[in-house]
Amino acid sequence: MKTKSAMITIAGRPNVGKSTLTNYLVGEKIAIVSNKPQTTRNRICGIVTRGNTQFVFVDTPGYHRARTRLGDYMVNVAQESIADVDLTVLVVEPIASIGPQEEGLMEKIKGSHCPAVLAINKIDTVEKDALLEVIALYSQAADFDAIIPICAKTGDGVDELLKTCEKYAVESPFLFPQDMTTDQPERQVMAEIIREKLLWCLEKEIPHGTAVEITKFSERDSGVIDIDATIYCEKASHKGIIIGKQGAMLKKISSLARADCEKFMGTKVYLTTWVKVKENWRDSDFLVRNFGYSE
Ligand SMILES: Nc1nc2c(ncn2[C@@H]2O[C@H](COP(=O)(O)OP(=O)(O)OP(=O)(O)O)[C@@H](O)[C@H]2O)c(=O)[nH]1
Ligand SMILES: [Mg+2]
Repeated sequence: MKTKSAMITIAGRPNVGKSTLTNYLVGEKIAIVSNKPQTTRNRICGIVTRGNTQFVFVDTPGYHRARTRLGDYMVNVAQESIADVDLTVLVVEPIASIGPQEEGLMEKIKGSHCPAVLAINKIDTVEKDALLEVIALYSQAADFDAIIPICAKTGDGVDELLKTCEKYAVESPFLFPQDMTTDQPERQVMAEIIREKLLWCLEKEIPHGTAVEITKFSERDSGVIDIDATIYCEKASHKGIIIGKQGAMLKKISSLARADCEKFMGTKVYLTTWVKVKENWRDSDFLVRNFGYSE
């Protein structure tokens, strides 16, 4: 059988729904999602194998103006993911104004000489006329091969997007085993799930200043998985908030995380969490790398 593959980067400013789209395409939750910007920190591959075609969708951190070392890393990852791919899907909000983030990304796409399509997401939040205005604006602004309105939450338009992506597949062996859905090791998925719950449960800068390290990941003969995780935060006061009154907040975060870990692993999980402080780690080259944010 002749096989084809397509490497497709999903780019866009923070919070436009790149990870929601990646999950919908893959049909499994492999990337964490939150209503707070700058949720994704790494490049994450979502793999979809359909017949003789394999799509590798590269979910990227939102493109923004970095204010920390970690931010520098994230923006770098976002930029570099645009080069050397078969297609970039630029995801935008259905808003009839083009921001500096979109300008910057369109510039990068142009410089990469790779084809691009525009996905206007969250069409469930706008009227048809407003959407037409957005389409008109972007068709003037750059040379997209296609402009596809979608709703990543419900999957509206996503089939059409996938059909469009298929046109960019090139003859090649599959890049990943057919049953694989992500390139992330299980440990990393577990750490990300915990980080997602921190983003869900905590306010302001606190969740953005957290990192999660899995210190134990082992399977018993019975199939039960034991996971120990350390949550790092930036300040002693943050630690108190993460733990909460009589440990209530940490309990809530852990129990939400455990449920998702079990879903992903398909087995019972015992999760134990600790909280530690690493002062301003996001500004330390060494600590940022130490937490796995390095190429
Ligand atoms: N109404 C609506 N909300 C959506 C849609 N797609 C995503 N969202 C919401 O938008 C928010 C951000 O979604 P994410 O998928 O985390 O966005 P992202 O682009 O990956 O964000 P970063 O990782 O921070 O760059 C979440 O609250 C999603 O539920 C959509 O089609 N419609
Ligand atoms: Mg994301």
